[in-house]
Amino acid sequence: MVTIDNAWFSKLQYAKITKMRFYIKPNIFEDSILLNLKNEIETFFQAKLVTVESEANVVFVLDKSIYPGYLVKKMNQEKVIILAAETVSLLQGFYYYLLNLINNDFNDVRQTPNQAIRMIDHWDNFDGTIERGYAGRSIFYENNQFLDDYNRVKMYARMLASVGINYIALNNVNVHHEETFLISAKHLAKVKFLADIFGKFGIKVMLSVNFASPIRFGDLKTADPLDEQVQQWWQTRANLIYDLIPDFGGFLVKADSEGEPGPFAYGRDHAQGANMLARALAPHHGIVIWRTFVYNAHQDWRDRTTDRARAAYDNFMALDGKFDDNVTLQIKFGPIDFQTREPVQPLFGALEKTNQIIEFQVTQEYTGHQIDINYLLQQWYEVLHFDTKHGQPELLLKDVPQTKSPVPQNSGVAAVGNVGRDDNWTGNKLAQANLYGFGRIAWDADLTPEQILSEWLQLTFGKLEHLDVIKEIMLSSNATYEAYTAPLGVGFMVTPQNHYGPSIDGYEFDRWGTYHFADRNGLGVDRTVKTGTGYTRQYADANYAKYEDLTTCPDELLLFFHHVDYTHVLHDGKTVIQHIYDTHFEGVEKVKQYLALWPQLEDELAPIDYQNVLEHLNRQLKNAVEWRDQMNTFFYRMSGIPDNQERKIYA
Ligand code: GCW
Repeated sequence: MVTIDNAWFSKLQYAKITKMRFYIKPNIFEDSILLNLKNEIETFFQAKLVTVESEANVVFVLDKSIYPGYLVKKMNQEKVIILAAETVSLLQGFYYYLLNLINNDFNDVRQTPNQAIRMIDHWDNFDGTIERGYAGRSIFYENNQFLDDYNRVKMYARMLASVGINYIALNNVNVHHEETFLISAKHLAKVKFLADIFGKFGIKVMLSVNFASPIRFGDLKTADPLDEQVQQWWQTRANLIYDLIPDFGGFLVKADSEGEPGPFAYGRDHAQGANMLARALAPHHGIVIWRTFVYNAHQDWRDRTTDRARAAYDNFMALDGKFDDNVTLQIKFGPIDFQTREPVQPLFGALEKTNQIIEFQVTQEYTGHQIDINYLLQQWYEVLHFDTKHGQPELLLKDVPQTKSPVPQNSGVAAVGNVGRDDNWTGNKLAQANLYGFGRIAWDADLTPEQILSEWLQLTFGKLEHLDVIKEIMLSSNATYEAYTAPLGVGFMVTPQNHYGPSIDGYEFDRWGTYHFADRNGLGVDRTVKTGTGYTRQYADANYAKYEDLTTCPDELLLFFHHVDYTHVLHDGKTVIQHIYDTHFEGVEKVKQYLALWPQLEDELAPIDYQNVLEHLNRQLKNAVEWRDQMNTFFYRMSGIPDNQERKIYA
């Protein structure tokens, strides 16, 4: 029998809850979310729903003034009330209360989310594969059919709802042939099946659509957004969808990007393309989430003027203010592509009149494939607290969606999800923390990586004797991964296509256009105005000045912005070449340390979890060693400069 991991709903923890009594005030409108709340109490937690308020430990109250979010009020040792204006917030308040109960530090709290949209994007294909998926096949599809796995999807919906996720896109943004027809009558009944499950948990379902659908369906010869028949086609389509699924969220669109069709084919811009779809959805209150991941993927490495980092800003800044109210731009947090280290995308803070979503990647495409341990909260925390310098006294990235979007409720954060059909959802058990953590920072960006990790560990494993061991491993894991992979923000250097393991020149002469320009003297990409691609100028003045100047550019981003000699001295006094050697040797030592520490947890964890991480750590070590040796050898051969500690380099 397959037993699916309970993730942070580890049943062991719920003995307390089972003994509790819940009361729901009768004036609350009984929608599907409220029904589900009752069901969660009675069936999932096997606790009691009582009909007399005075008998209850937890009372749910509808209160129109508590919006958005909820208030959990402790009346006395025995009783709390959960107040909110909407049933979805009552449900979220319920989980919040339970999770905190487990963590034993519960107090009165008024919780309001930082972001209105808190979304997970699935890159699942209808055939069951997942683009950039590292935990088995899709939980939704197999062989161009829906799996109809009610139980698994419900468990997943509960996991997401418990951390406040409220939107989900069900299919890959690269919309292949069969997926194009997910919006056809043939498949919509099954989409509805999923939408109903997620809907009960307060999560709206969206679909990625193919911009050329009118053509692919065989109905029209064009997909020109200004063509009336095309507009009509999408309106009819929207009507059909909403007839079946009244709370459908809307469309997610990757257009004119990496081969996906879009408005450029008709000489139209992205605003014209997005607005056309938005107008079809508007009568139904649906939204269009339009991605800004648009760049020239047919570059010539000989051409030094094209810079992929510039692309989103170059394509979208001029369109600021041209998008309809129900369009939201989904913008990757960095200018390139979810690298371990890259600066924050300069569109943030610069866009003033356009709804925005910041996009992250929970799935570990460039960050270790869920083989290597990489607790990504470190990266996200740092990114979200970046000062764009577009505000007084500051404008941190985390505040951009709410403050710079004309319709704040159509703004927020999204992340590409990391689950698959593996029994433990994420391949590496510890990668569950990234999914949990994404939901938590989407709600409250000021929670620190340490706080979130403590919550997750407590919920997942309960009390641990060697808590410090697992914390030490996870909290240093992001820095460790960075240490043994590409240095100082240069990025990529990964195996082409699959993006795991080193391939220093893998993309150097490729059409996707990401380069390190290493030669015998040095490396890095010159993105300065003075001598490079001019990308630095896309930032607000203060950040432009900081990045443009070699002396003020932060070391960790040095090679993203500048081409320097191997002998260039970093702020800590080391040369670039010595930094490369040191970090690569140290990175491997760190992984060895993890392997040495892990056995301390053997008696405390379930054998399946213990073994799972151990096995992944062994693979991580191989990967780290390969990175170390290839990087050190490559740069030694290039520079001819030896390691000042004379460690082993395969010259
Ligand atoms: O980084 C790239 C990935 C692609 C992905 C693309 C995107 C879905 O390698 O697999 O395609 O990003 O974000 O659209």
